Amino acid sequence: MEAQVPSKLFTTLSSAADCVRGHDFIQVYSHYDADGVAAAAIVAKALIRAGKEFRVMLFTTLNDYNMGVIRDTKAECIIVTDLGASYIDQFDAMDTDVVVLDHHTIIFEAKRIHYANPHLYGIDGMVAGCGSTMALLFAVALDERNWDLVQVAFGGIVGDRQHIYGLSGLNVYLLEQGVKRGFIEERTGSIIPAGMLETGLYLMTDPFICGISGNKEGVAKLLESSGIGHGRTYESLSEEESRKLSSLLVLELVKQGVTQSTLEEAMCKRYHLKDFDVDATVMSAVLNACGRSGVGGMGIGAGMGDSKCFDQGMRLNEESSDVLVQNVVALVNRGLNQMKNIQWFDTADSGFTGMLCGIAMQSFADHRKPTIGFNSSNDPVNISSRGMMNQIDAGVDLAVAMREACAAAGGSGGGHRIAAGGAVPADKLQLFLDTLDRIIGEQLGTK
Ligand SMILES: [Mn+2]
Repeated sequence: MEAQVPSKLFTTLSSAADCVRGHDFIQVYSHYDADGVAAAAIVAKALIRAGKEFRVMLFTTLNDYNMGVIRDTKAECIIVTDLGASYIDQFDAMDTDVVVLDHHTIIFEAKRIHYANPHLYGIDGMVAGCGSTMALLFAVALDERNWDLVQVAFGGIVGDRQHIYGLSGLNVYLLEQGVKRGFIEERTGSIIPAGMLETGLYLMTDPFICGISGNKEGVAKLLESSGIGHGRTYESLSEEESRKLSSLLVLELVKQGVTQSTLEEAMCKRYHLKDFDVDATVMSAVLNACGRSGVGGMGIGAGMGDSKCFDQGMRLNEESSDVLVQNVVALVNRGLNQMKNIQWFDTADSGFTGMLCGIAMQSFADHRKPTIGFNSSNDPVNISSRGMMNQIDAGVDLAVAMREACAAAGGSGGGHRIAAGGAVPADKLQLFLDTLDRIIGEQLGTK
């Protein structure tokens, strides 16, 4: 049986579409990551097709300050995508027509505004429907002809990593319709990155492969030894070439000590976007690079189908991924500092600390201990931490450990069990590390 949209969601989206049809100008607000940019591009394209004027503004987060910006808008109709769940009561109190298309944890149910969120229909917004999923369903409610935008939605779904354990919930509906209508092709997963092999392998950080990622000679040697040579794309590989290359990559990763689950995640299904002729991971990387580099408008243009914006976004992604991969290489060479129950690194480039932390934990750090990253040249020092599922199963809870260790060092912290952050005064860093090491030890029951 085909997947379907819950009738309650369908009703909300239909009335949201009716509401938007009644306005000439719409102000759109969205999040600046891949999912948020994809959602904004979908809504923008749908509004253009409906003959509406609009403006888009992207936020790094929705907080009280940005709510003030929204409240000051002169627009009589606003659409908020990939944001808004924590401010539904305040949107309800505005005298503007409001449509919120979000997937974050529900705090309030809407009394007046048009609010669509997977959680409202018993669907898990963490994995089974994201901001761009909701934006696409809204666009389709506005006009069936917007189904082609499902390709952009997949950039968002992949950006929020809702595909790594297989699609579920509303995303299955999008895939079925996207495939049926000829916009998306589902392909088998591979450890080999999509697109140009030389670029993809060099920039690969998910996972990072020592001696290949960030290493041009390493990439050239690998391609030579697998008999593939220069200038080839993943898509052009024969089955045998693909098998040979992926075995070599997996071998390297196994030598590096990555876990089975990391390998499985890296080999999740692929989604080819026909009009763009790229994999959804590429779309996601382009949107993400534009949003995070402060040129969200270019990302929205790319998602709306402007090929110049898309090409520029590709270059931007390659540039920023290059800087990132070189930072990982430097970290691998420097090594992590080992304590009994945690491992840590100090980086001069604060912008990448969180990403480096995730890559290190996933790819080359000791997978039995949480990884901690910070830039000690700032005061207070911002700290990132990442764990793995096997650590969670063994009792690790980084949300609690970071909250307590930061507080003990005169700072504050918190987050999720598997990834948390915090900040402490620079002169209390050692106290923080010692406390965290002790707390993680207690959580693991090794004391
Ligand atoms: Mn999102």
